[in-house]
Amino acid sequence: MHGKFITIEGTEGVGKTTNIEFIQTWLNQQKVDFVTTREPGGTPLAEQIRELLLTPRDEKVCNSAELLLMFAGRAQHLDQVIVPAIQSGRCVVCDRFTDATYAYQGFGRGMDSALISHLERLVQADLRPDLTLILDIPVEIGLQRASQRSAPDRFEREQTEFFERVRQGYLSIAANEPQRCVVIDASKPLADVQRDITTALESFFTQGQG
Ligand code: T5A
Repeated sequence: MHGKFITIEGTEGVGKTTNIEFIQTWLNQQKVDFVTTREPGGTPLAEQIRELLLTPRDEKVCNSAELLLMFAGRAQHLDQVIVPAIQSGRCVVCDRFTDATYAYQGFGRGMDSALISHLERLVQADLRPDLTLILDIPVEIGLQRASQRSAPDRFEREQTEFFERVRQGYLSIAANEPQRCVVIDASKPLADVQRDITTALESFFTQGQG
């Protein structure tokens, strides 16, 4: 029996952390056995890679180094956490996954999606999320929310245009894969966002039983 693989995506400050807590509560109520994790990160080694990626630094990080670090962390995370959990029948809820690479490194940095796809096959083989919730919000609102929470990390220091491209990237992924992706309007009050998330989860788990 394979567990379900659910990913939560979106631009900065869109409310992933807040809503993953809500999803955890919902899954507990449904008595679903699950593990929550995040990218970049999710294992001690991958968390060190996260630190490397997010720490602001004077040295310019070249696009290829950034991309390869994302997939290095992902390979370790898959090997140590995601694949074992799914194979044991547990549901995995992951804060960001490879859609973030297509959105940030692909649409944001302008890296070739064929190259990302090649690395995706190398690292994941045919493993893909079963459900992806894309929390969507105007970039300025997300950056404002994120800035109230903590000092900007290396990505949050990017220009607004970068995040506009990332946002359009996510919407393009959702348009191409409507069976897997659900876009949630995260600019609404939190209660409304969480109602929409509940609807998406109920639909997903109901279909899974059918
Ligand atoms: N990255 C990652 C890549 O470039 N490529 C990759 O392949 C991967 C995996 C990771 C960075 O790495 C990049 C993308 C990122 O830049 P991160 O920590 O995952 O960083 O990303 P962040 O977007 O920075 O995540 P945060 O945890 O900082 O933000 P969240 O979780 O989206 O937002 P959250 O829940 O902390 O909410 C922010 C604030 O808004 C409020 C919350 O209370 C909080 O104060 N809020 C709302 N307020 C009003 N109405 C609502 N509906 C609200 N929802 C939340």
